[in-house]
Amino acid sequence: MRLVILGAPGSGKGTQGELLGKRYGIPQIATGDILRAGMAAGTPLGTGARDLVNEGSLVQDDVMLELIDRRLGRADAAKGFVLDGFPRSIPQAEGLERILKKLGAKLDAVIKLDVPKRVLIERLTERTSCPGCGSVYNLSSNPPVAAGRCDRCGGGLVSRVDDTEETVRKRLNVYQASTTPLIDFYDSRGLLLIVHGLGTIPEVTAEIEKGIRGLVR
Ligand code: G5P
Ligand code: MG
Repeated sequence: MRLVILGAPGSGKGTQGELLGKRYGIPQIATGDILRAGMAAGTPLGTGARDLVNEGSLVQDDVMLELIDRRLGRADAAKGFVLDGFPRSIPQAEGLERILKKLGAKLDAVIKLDVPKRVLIERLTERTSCPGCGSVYNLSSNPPVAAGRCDRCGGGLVSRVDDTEETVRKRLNVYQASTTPLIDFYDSRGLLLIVHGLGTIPEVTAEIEKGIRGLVR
């Protein structure tokens, strides 16, 4: 199964991408997580991306395409993958088609999570996550059992630097300008599955799985 999860910041790409990865036994490839790991480790990729990520701008298309080219060439992606946060622009989507052609592979579905802007801002300003194991929480709808501590590994929870209200608004504008054209791009290829992302996490997962069953026969 080769999937893309498309959606605005805070629409649930990471949350649902992880669950879909487990459900179908395929790796979740989250470009934001890869960039943040590079930033934490001080790699050339992370150092080059740091300012752009922290201010809510997109990292250059050629940098992202090189990263994805390498990642999709790894053995664990041969049986499928769920791309979370990539592609994010028409040049990235066109580049992905070239990479997949080279690998002799095709996408099965592009899931677009639809969530109103007001809810997105609320979700992101209330999100905390664990830098140790990557678990994501929400202070209102999905809080950790012990305040400030990760349920899975006990690590201290933090807010992302780009989750301030000002930077969230900037990220939403960038999404609108650069990423929403991908909705028509994938619709015209018969791959688009629009899912309302407003329910509880299990409800949204069930909607996605139902949609995939209808699209992938
Ligand atoms: P990221 O890391 O890809 P964004 O901005 O696209 O960042 P973000 O913030 O990671 O997206 P998300 O993954 O869509 O959001 O959402 P999430 O973390 O799963 O959920 C958000 C909150 O809602 C959580 O509190 C969660 O508990 C709750 N929630 C989730 N799902 C549900 C649900 O179904 N129901 C309910 N009720 N709640 C839910 O990219 C970061 C930066 O990296 C660079 C850019 O600088 C970008 O700004 N970057 C790229 N640049 C260029 N090209 C690319 N391809 C790039 N990829 C990353
Ligand atoms: Mg995410």
